[in-house]
Amino acid sequence: MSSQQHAATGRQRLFVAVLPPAGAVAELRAAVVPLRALPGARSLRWTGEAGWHFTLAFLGEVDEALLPDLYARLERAAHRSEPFPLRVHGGGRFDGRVLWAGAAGALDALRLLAERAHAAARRAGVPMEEHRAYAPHLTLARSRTDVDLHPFTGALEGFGGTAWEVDSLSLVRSNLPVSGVPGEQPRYEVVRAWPLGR
Ligand code: 2AM
Repeated sequence: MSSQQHAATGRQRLFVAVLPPAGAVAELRAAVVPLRALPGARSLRWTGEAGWHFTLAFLGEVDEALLPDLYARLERAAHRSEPFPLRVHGGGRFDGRVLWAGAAGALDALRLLAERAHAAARRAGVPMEEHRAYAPHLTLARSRTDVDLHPFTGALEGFGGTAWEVDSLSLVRSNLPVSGVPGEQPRYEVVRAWPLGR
C-alpha cells in the first residue's frame, strides 16, 4: 500500500517483530540456498530475506488514531523486557502451506515479549485475536496448495545459527502489493523500534 493510500484509508497494516541481524540473515541465507534447489522448491513462494522476521504479534489494519497510544505502550513493553540471546535453529511447517525456520535460546523471554506486545496492542484499542500459544517461527516459504514440506524441514534440521542479543522490538508496516503481479511480496517497513530494557 502506498503512503497515499494510507492517507486515504487512515489505516496501516502492522505487526510487531524481532528482526535478526545481518549476520544471522547471512547464515540462514546460506542454509536456504540448497533448499531452493530441492524438487518442488519452485512451486513455493519464497520470502525475501530483507523481510525476514520473527513475528511477535500481528495487529492487522490499525486505525491511525490509535498510533500514539500504541507507540507509548509498545515502548513500555520493550522497556520491561531485558535483552536476551536468540538464534535461528532448525525448522518446521504449518501443514503443507508454510515452511519456517525456528528459534532457540531464551524462548521464554521471547514468548514473554510476544505476550507483552500483544497486550500493548489490545490495550491501545487494536482488536486483537485471542493470544494463542506462541510458536516462534521465521517464514521462509508459502504454498497456495498443500505440498509435502518434509524434504525442506528435514534439510533444515541440522541448521543452527550463531546467537545474537535481541535488544530491540520493532513495529513493522506491511505494504501489500498493488501491482497485481502474481506472487509479488508485501514490502515491510520498520515504523518504529524501541530498545529492550532500561
Ligand atoms: P506468517 O509468517 O506465519 O505468515 C506479516 O504478515 C507477518 O504477520 C507474517 O510473519 C505473518 O505470519 C504474521 N501474521 C500472523 N497472523 C497473520 C494474519 N492473520 N494475517 C497475516 N499475517 C499474519
